[in-house]
Amino acid sequence: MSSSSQIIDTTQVSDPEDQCSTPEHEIDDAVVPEASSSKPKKKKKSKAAKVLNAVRGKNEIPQELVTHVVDRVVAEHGPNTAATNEDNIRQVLEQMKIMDVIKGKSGISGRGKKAMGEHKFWATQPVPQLGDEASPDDGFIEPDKPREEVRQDAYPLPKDFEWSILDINDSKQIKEVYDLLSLNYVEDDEAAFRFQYSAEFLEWALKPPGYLKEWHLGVRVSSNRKLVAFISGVPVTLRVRGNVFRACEINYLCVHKKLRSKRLAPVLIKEITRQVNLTGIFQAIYTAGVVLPTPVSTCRYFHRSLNIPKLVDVKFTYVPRSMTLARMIRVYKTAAKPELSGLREMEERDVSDVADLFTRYMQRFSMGPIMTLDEVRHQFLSGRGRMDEPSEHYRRPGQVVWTYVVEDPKTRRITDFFSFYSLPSTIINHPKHGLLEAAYLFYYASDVAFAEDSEADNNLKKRLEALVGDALIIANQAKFDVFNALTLMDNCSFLESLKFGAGDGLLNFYLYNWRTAPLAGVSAAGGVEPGKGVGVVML
Ligand code: MYA
Repeated sequence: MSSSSQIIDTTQVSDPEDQCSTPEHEIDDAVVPEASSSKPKKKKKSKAAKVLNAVRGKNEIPQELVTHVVDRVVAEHGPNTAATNEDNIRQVLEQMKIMDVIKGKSGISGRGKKAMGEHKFWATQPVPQLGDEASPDDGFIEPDKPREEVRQDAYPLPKDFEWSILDINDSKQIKEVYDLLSLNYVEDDEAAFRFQYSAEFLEWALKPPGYLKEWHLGVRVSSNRKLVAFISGVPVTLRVRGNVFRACEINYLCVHKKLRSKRLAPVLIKEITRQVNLTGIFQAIYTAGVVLPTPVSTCRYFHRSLNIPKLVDVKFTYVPRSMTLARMIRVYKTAAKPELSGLREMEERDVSDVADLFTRYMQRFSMGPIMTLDEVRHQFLSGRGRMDEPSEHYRRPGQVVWTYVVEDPKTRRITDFFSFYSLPSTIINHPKHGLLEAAYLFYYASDVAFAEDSEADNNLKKRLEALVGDALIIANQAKFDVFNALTLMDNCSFLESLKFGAGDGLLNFYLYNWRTAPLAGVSAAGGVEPGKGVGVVML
């Protein structure tokens, strides 16, 4: 999820054109037994370097530094350039920090910042190590093994703990995973918000076609059977540049707060790797806020505020000095109903058209999933909630995913679709609000992309603005407080015009046992524009 790094390296010059950005801004009481724990170059410092040195260790880009850079730009290029805008400067400086993270120089908020030798576990895994030269050729790091050469018995756990394969078809066991995650899963740096995946969401995310129950792996306290750790995988077919392979999508790694820093996570990762290897799969994809060896891409979270009074109340956002609350509410107001003609909710009869459109559209990105019809049905339809129960405006009971298509009234063809999912966060210790209702942009596609010159003519950008603009309207009607998106796919083309603001959270993408050059995320890479390297949306 979150935050900002601490060291700014002035020797790295990054081109603002190459970056996707817009200006703006209890542990429960059950008894848990203790598990046994098993450079900067020397040179004469410029004034800027001195200012930078003075502010090392601070999270924010300080005003002093911004003013200094503005003064230098004005001195060299005159006062009337976009580059003298303080917001722009602040952003470029932020982006320079991100570049450092990708290059392994610094960690996010210092948390991931470790010298290579310090990654005791990750140094033993088939992943590119921080600082390795990027290999020109794509491919595995370790070859596949025949089943009989894969370790046959489970990795040992500390005394008092045991492995448990979770049965996600059993509502009691989903509830156990829900309880573990809702109290112990990912929080922001200030511990103000914590992801709260609903039980319906987990059921949807953990049971795509072909899922294996052995990939839903828990650790329990032997004496009382309490679930204290979890990791999961689901199967996916992944295309990375020109290669297509079966892989595992790893998610929901969680260790109870009372059992942290005892090296339980590496055991969970090794055991799920063993389970996945036993099925003949040797590659995986995963994301994390922390910097590990080695991100294949890094994306930034952007947020589109919807419910301004609540977001201000819970300090998710603030009223800028130049604005009043009333004006801010007006600025972020969305229309009462969607505006695109032919827009309607996706239905079963659309599955094959949506699958076709999705497959063609996803070729735009260097990396993306390949979905069968069953997978498309699962991802876009199966999470739409209980159809037989009375529902609120634009939201059914148990709904976790919203998918809309545009049907051409003449040809009846599906020309576009978009989807978003619901992932609320617990607002920790707030007297008035307990839950932040967040919608996240999921997959979308438009056949405008297939027309010649659609990008040069800005037609695709305009179409995506209209599509995601309607997604914002629907999300607002469905009572979401905020709509989030990452700097991936084509998102960079519409984030600014649709009034998304840059967040302080970064999400790193990783591939296990697969080498490929960096993919364009928040920054361009290898001649590919920002965003367009990554076509995978992880739940
Ligand atoms: S990302 C979400 C992760 N979950 C959370 O952030 C929830 C809150 N935090 C926790 O529950 C714990 O802090 C966790 C670590 C469980 C994260 N991914 O046991 P430890 C390394 C990978 O003493 P704890 C998601 O779900 C760390 O660098 N490694 O630490 C995707 C160190 O190794 P090294 C991580 O804090 C998960 C070691 O663990 C992460 O008690 C993808 C320390 O272990 C992390 N997010 O527990 C998993 N955080 O010494 C990889 C820390 O080397 C999948 N570490 O630096 C790989 C593919 C596997 C399948 C392959 C199939 C072919």
